[in-house]
Amino acid sequence: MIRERILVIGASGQIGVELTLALRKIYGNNNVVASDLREENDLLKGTGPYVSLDVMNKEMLHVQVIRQNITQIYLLAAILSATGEKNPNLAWHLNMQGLLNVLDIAREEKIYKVYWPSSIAVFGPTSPKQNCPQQTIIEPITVYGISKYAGEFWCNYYHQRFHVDVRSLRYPGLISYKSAPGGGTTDYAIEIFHEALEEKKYQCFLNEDTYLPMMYMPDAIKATIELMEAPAANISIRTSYNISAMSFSPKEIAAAIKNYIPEFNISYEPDYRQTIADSWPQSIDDSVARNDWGWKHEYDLLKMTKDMLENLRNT
Ligand code: NAD
Ligand code: AKB
Repeated sequence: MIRERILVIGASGQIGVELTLALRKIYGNNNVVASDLREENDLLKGTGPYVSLDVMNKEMLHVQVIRQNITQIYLLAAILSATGEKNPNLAWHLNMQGLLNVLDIAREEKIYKVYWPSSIAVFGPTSPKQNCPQQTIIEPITVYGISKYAGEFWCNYYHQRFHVDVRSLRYPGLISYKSAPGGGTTDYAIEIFHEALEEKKYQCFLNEDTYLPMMYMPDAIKATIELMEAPAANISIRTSYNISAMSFSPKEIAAAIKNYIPEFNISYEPDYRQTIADSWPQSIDDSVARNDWGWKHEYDLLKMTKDMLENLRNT
């Protein structure tokens, strides 16, 4: 049996912290090397190896992969939708070149598996709004969405042409309490919990009826690990899998929070992120993931809300 050595790039981010901790539980603390451009997240400190790494520096990345005997890479470094619109060139550059650097090194060093997340942001205003299928019209309007869609086809290309076993999920908006979100359009669904607990009010940057696909972080971590552990023969999609768990609007999440904090009030002041949200589907059809590798979500809006509030109250 091969002894896995895993490199997580972007490990100090919203997903990276929780994914690194989950991988360390499975593969052993010392076999999961966390890396990021910024400093090590407090929650990772003392739990395993950490290296400072810029994914744009291909030589340094290559050196680390060899030095650490890496067999799998999880690439999480990216600029998300809202931040990407403020600096489109930088977002394109990081999101594309970072991926190409990893895919090239994976090919050269015969890395056993690569994980790279895509997003519901690949979809655009011409995609179906309800139960958006795996294969459909895809015309993204954000630089983030364009980079994710191009990235999906680079993954497919490296798989077809060079047999790199790269796997991907189109995450919806992810909700979590352990580490802060990194500049997305769906970040309101995290901010709202913090403000509800601290201020009992929240001014939302999306309007009340903006439905978006969302997922609680434990489900996202479970999906990622299940996809990566599935037999290669079960993976029919080498661009990126649709996955989904729940869809709700700001009005609905506010109502769910009010069950626990009756005095909570929400107001609405939509900004540039409204256009981004309006371009995305309201719900996603993930039947291909469910059929191929048995994906099943656990958390809906009510279960997630209860868990978020309990955990934030205890931190
Ligand atoms: P994040 O912004 O919280 O974390 C990204 C991390 O990458 C940060 O810690 C950042 O310091 C690091 N990073 C940035 N530039 C780097 C570089 N040059 N070299 C090394 N590290 C660098 O993002 P996240 O929410 O954890 O997202 C991770 C991945 O998942 C991204 O590809 C994102 O597009 C995707 N995704 C996230 C969501 C979500 O809701 N969080 C939804 C869909 C897809
Ligand atoms: C964002 O809002 O940019 C992310 C995503 C859905 O990719 N959360």
